[in-house]
Amino acid sequence: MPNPLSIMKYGHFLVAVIIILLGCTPATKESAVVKPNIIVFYIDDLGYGDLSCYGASQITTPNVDQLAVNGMLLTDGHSSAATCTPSRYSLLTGEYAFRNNAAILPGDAPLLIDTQKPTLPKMLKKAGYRSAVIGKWHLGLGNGNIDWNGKVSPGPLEIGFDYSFLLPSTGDRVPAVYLENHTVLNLTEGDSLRVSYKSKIGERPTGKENPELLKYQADAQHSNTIINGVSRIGFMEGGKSAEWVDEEFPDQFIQKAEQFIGSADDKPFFLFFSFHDIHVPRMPMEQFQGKSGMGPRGDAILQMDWTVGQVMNLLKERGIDKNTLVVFTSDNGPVLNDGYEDESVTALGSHNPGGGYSGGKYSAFEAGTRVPTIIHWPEVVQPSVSDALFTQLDLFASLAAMLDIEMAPEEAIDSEDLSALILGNSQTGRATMLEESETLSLRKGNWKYIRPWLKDKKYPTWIERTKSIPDGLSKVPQLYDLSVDKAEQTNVADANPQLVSEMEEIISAIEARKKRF
Ligand code: NG6
Ligand code: CA
Repeated sequence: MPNPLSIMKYGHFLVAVIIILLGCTPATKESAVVKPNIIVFYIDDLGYGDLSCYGASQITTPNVDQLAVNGMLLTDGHSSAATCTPSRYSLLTGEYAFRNNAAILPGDAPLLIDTQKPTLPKMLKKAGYRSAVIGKWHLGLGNGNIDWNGKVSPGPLEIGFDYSFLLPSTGDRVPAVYLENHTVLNLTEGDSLRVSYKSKIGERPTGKENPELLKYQADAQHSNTIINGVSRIGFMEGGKSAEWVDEEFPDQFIQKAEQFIGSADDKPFFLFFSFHDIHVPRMPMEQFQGKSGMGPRGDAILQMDWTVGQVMNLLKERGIDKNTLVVFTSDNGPVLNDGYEDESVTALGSHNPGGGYSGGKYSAFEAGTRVPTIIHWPEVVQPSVSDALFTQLDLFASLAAMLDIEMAPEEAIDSEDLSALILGNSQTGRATMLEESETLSLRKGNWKYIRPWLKDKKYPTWIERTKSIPDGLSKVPQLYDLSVDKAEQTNVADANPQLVSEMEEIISAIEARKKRF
């Protein structure tokens, strides 16, 4: 009998499986559907050029390379935005983040995703999936006034996940505790935890007042409560019993992933494995410290790669690696010094985190959102390299199509069904795609248009706080031809006024799309 999985790639895989099953057992639609488990490895701040499978030569990432060699490596895959919160919002909702004014959130911000809104885990639930998010969240929690000592809600469980184990926001923001489902892990009675982003609370030392206690010198934003020798953004009082240890993140996340995967009954699962690596503060486990020769950022890349290998081993041990669809990608482009002086700049050598593209995290230039993107599903997704234009937004509609799940009109309105590309039935990606930063840019084929940045426009917060303007922003329209100008050096807007106005019109049309949820 032919292998059902190898037949799938040649056509609509549900139909293929039904045909095969009809030959042996009477198939109901339910039993006929082979539903892969789904894992999204979501790396934080990993750049296009940071992996050996994307051309890095100073660092080797064997575990991710394995995914690339046996899967589809995309050369033009994107996060929806050049920062974390907006990209995560888009991944989980299939909607551009500007529709909800999504921007980097403080650690006590309310939940950004409306609980009525369709989400990726809710959509997958319709096909019987159990979903978990493990790792960094940074999409807000609660309704605006969180009591960290009580039930912290709404959060992931209210938008479709069945299990969550979180760093509530980021590694560099308080509270520096894990949140398991609705509860701060290990918090003992009498060790009341309070958080403030406005002013100092409690007696704990801060980076500003006690710089001699710090492992890394930090900028003005990262100069508040010191946890584990590192000053964070925000003030935290109490909660000692629940405090995380940064060097333990990988083991904690892998252990929780093992529990979640192991507890899967007959249901397929969706695991959103959301890394803290390689975000600041970079504090890898001892076995990776100093190992890359590129400072803590390089060490964090090695740790990230190792973590991927550990989770893949969990799948192999259970014999489910072949029927698991793994998506490996990053939430935004690279950054070297993101608030802490940790030798990542001085030890960089000739390593090029942006892989030859300009800019990086925060930037409107290509390296802001063009990130490593690998799709691995043995025997279904052919080992290949694709130059098709693809964004993480498209996972929503593509998975729905592959699993034959009906979407409501206007559900995930910005998500395009690229299942044919993923299954090898087409070479075609998107025709157009927005890149979100402090302005909006548009890709159309190899053309890249960057909208003039106006001070009174959306998202001024990062610029206001840091008083610095990211790469790629300009008061004049910019147009680049990436086919000959990968690094966005020569602005050809003046020579192509018609194309500029056409691309501006496409952005306006995207902005005008009516959302229903
Ligand atoms: C910025 C922080 C940066 C990082 C980022 C979020 C300052 C000056 N910088 O505002 O350190 O925390 O937010 O990173 O505060 S992200 O990957 O989650 O978007
Ligand atoms: Ca990030």
